[in-house]
Amino acid sequence: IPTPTPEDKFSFGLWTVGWQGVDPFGGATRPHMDTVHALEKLAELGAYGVNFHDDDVIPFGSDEATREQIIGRFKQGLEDTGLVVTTATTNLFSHPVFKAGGFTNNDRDIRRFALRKVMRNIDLAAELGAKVYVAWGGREGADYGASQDTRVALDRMKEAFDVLGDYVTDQGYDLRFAIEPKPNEPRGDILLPTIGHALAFIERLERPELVGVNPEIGHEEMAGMNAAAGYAQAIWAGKLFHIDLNGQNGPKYDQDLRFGAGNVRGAFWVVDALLEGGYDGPVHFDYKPARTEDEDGVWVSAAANMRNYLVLREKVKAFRADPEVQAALEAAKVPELSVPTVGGDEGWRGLLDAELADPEVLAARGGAFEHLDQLALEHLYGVR
Ligand code: GLT
Ligand code: MN
Ligand code: MN
Ligand code: MN
Repeated sequence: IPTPTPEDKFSFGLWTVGWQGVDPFGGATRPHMDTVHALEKLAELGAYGVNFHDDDVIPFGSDEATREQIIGRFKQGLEDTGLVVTTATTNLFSHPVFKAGGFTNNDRDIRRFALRKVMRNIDLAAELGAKVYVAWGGREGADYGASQDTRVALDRMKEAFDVLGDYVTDQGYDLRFAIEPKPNEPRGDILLPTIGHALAFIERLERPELVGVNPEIGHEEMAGMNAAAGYAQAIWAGKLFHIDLNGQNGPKYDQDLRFGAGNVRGAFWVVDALLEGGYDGPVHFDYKPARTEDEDGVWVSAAANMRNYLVLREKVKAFRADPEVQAALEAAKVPELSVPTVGGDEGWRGLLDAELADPEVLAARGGAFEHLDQLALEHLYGVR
């Protein structure tokens, strides 16, 4: 297994390794982590880039002078480590002001505050060279049916992205947005709960070309979705602007396990979907080192994300290169799906006139999927 290098484009959210282990039942189990220390350790482990919320770097409510001083030190850290800022985002969920959402809060004053907070951090993101601006609307949504009108909330959500689209365009920033879907947690029901909801929403925006998705494996699996299929559809739609890789064990609370832990088989197919689909953006991890761990455990888990990706990348490549797999794909008629159903000059008229095969004969043909899938499993199990 190769060791991680910047060419692999691995990146981490600063909030991941910096997570202090606070959960709904207990307080912090680890001390605050200095951001520059995080940069140094991540660079040492072979990472390429970082991603941050405004508040990860600059504490909420900092005055101008403090802000400038913190940014200066952070920039120096980037320069010293060679890490790239791939992406940035806004924290619109921690402060109590956002308890009922930011962009879609019923309270207009809060919506205006939220939008300004985003615009301000977009300036910093652009200055630091980020190419994608992530938007996870964790507090957008509701816990009760009557507390928010979903259709009107979507109007306000659209308004927010339209205003932000104007903002980056007018400022001349080379920045696109990536919406991160999640079905629930912290709200009972979050707006734009899955990749599909987000893709449909984007097409209603004034500048749809500026907006794509940032799917997180765990969030799709919380909704019972097949994450690989979701990534593939986002690629098909030209909308996979960024990825959040991690691990999850089925529909339960958001586990944010290190990538490759959790649903291993699902992770294999996610890597396959990314490689086959030609995704070439940052390979970003959004996970939480278990709250049982001390700082050593944090770095063990950070390195493990990258190692597991490289392990699965090798396995996926070996699977695709295996002649027996290629024969099994052929036997399962996978390549035949690329042939259009109706011939170029045939049209529906030709189809009406064509002589079709006997359905009983067609029904008797086996799919040959079991053998193909077993080959994939054996590659994953490491016996091929
Ligand atoms: C938050 C959330 C993540 C999002 C981040 C971006 S922060 O921890 O759980 O899934 O990607 O705001
Ligand atoms: Mn998550
Ligand atoms: Mn998360
Ligand atoms: Mn995420």
